[in-house]
Amino acid sequence: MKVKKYTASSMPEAMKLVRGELGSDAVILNSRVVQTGGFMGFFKKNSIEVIAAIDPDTDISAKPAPMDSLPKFSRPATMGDGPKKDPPALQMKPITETPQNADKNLLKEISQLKELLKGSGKIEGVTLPGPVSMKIQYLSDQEIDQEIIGELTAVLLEKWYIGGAAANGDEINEWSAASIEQRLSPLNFGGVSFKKKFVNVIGPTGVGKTTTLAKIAADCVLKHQKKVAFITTDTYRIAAIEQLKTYAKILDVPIEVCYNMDDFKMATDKFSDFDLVFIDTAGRNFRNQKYVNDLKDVIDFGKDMETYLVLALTAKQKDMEEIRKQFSLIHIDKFIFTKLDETSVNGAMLNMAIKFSTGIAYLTNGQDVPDDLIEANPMLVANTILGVSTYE
Ligand SMILES: Nc1nc2c(ncn2[C@@H]2O[C@H](COP(=O)(O)OP(=O)(O)OP(=O)(O)O)[C@@H](O)[C@H]2O)c(=O)[nH]1
Ligand SMILES: [Mg+2]
Repeated sequence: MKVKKYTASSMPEAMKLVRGELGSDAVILNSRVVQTGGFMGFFKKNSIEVIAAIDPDTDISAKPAPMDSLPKFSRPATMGDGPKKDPPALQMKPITETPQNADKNLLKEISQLKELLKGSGKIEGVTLPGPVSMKIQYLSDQEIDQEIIGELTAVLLEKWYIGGAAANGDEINEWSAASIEQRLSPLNFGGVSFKKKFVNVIGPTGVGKTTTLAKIAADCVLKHQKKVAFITTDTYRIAAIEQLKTYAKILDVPIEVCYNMDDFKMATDKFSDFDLVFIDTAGRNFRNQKYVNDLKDVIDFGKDMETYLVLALTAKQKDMEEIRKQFSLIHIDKFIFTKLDETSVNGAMLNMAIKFSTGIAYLTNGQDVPDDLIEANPMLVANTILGVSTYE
């Protein structure tokens, strides 16, 4: 769909411009009165601004390129698989009402559109403006949940049709980032708060709990000069104890191994004058509630503790959801998402944060301790999903 904005002194004049360039099949998407000209705020005159569109098939001015020669996302995309028909809410009937009413009508149609988009994330047969369609396709490829896609589509369309019809890809990216950031900002983001003494990582096998704990501890020792100690409750694998002991040695901090709650009590007493105590746990199949209960046999979650659930972005979202649900008995403060470097599809972190109203503490993007650790914030997460990350 080709969309263009015209400004003229009157509606008939504007229609002449539209027809002259786009032909008689052009559709008026919006018209409104705008003030142009003037000097220091005086002598402004009213003009009519019209946003008109033409379907490429009927575009008289442009020779259409064969569809297969177009890049995948620059094709005029339709949302949904239904038969192509005139978009219900967007391709509005040519406006016969006064321009003053047009703004009101547009806002009404946008709010109806938002309602339609809520829930399903798509409207059968609606043709989105090309640049918006490309962005929505990209976000869908990031495997963002349909409901969130619906909300984002409504926001982008609203911005597009209220004065942004000439926006380029960068601007649409900025709108998307701002919208994702706004959606995430009520949640609790950011790394170790230094308000709680115990920091505990839990999560499935091999997601990077021990490595990430070492990265966070190193950050607290080296950057924040904190007095740090380790506790490991991962007595399931011999190598696990050695792994954390190696990091403890490098950082020159003490470590205690706890097999049961008595050991845990002794260890916490021993570390009573430390600033921070980092607790490592065994990776288990936490889709099974039994393993969640086992954690409570060794760790006193009633302590002054922040608990991070560590999930790898390479995992399936459905499994992540199941795991998160099993932790109803243990308070999860924030997520840590690891292995960012092993995938280019990152929508799951947005989906998980929103679905469980749980913020994100850190992202990790590699195996290097202590470097591959990124403290999370809503804008960073938005930019990561949009592929405009500010780290690396
Ligand atoms: N590519 C990549 N690898 C990572 C990242 N974080 C950790 N790893 C690697 O993942 C593997 C498992 O890391 P661990 O820290 O032992 O994982 P864990 O969750 O403690 O494992 P268990 O204790 O056995 O459950 C190691 O090879 C790490 O180097 C990351 O962000 N990116
Ligand atoms: Mg481990």
